[in-house]
Amino acid sequence: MKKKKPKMRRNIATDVVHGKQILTDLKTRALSVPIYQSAVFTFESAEAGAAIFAKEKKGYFYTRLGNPTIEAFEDKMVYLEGGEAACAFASGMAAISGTVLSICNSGDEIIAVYPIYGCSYSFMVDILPRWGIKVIWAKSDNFLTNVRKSLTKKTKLIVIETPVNPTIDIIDIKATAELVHKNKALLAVDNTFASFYNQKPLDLGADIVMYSATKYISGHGDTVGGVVIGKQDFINYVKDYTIRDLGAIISPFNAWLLLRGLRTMAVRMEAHNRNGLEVARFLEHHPKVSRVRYPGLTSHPQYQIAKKQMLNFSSMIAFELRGGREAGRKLMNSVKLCVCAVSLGDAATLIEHPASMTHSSYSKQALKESGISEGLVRISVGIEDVHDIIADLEQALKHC
Ligand code: LCS
Repeated sequence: MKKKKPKMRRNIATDVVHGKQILTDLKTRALSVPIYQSAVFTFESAEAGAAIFAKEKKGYFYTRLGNPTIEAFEDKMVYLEGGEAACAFASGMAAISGTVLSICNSGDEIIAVYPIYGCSYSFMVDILPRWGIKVIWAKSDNFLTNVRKSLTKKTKLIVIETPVNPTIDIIDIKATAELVHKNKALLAVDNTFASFYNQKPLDLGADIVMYSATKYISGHGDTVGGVVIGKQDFINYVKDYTIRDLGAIISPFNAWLLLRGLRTMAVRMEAHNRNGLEVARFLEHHPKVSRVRYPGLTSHPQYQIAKKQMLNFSSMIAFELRGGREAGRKLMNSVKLCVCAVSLGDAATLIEHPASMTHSSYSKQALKESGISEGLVRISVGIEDVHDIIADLEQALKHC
């Protein structure tokens, strides 16, 4: 009997450069996907237009409902993430709100990890209840037990980030997926902090992966974007209704910037992973630092879970200074190379104070309950020479 040829799958460093095929535009053979900066696509005839609208024929007609540059980005994300289909969005927040609104109806419940990114939090606290969707928070420590206690017949969706923004807690994706599937609910994972380069939630049983593509996927801090990857039926609904009618579409130019970011993702992530670990080790041994959270440190309380589900540990670190909030303020004002800024996954090292910046939508009580202390500082380690990053932190820590 003739042996079946094994399917050849290239390595991820090759995949991020080429995607499924080297040339996406076979007509012109352009190596870089062209930017189809057009709102409208013309019909060959009235009949062809009607057939496209009736979905009897494939074709572009209006960028909110389909654009070749945006589709090239979506196709590449599907290939890299390993799902069935993808939908790009104007931002990470559009991707998250679009996912929740596509799945949940009034009367449904969702369970979300606590803490969670500040605007995801305010979306769930301020907006969802107005639409009759109840949000139940499950604290990130002891997450599975907390979810188990909160699951009801009305639970439709569980939303997690892992690593969690900003505390860098780790949630067991596989165990969560098994638990929520028993309850016939869906699991959506915001994979922004890890990226597909380091973690593949769909392979671990998640139903949906969501991104702020503004971060590691863009990599250069020059665009805002989002993307959701999941089953074909779900993405069809997202495109046919949520994107079409709510309209949070990404621009072709921003989709092109994300395609460009993807091409260098492997070398960037290797540098982020390497530098992240080095900086975490430096901070862990510094006398002015009382606590460091980085999933690649054996001191991380969920290190075993991180090791099991992550290929590498990315470059997001949370730490506390012995001098508390005031010491953190001095640190951020004393850095000369690192930049005091929100966002993450940038080529440059960014340092910020979650309680007063990214998570300022939390009340004082919510900050306390969710473990975001006044003294917590978050750093997104960039791809500069790591010795320069550490030297800068070292000189800045002298002021704390
Ligand atoms: N999900 C996570 C985990 C995030 O960190 C962010 C933004 C978003 C979603 C929203 O994405 P966007 O709409 O901004 O593309 N996080 C930010 C942060 O930590 N600092 O600035 C933005």
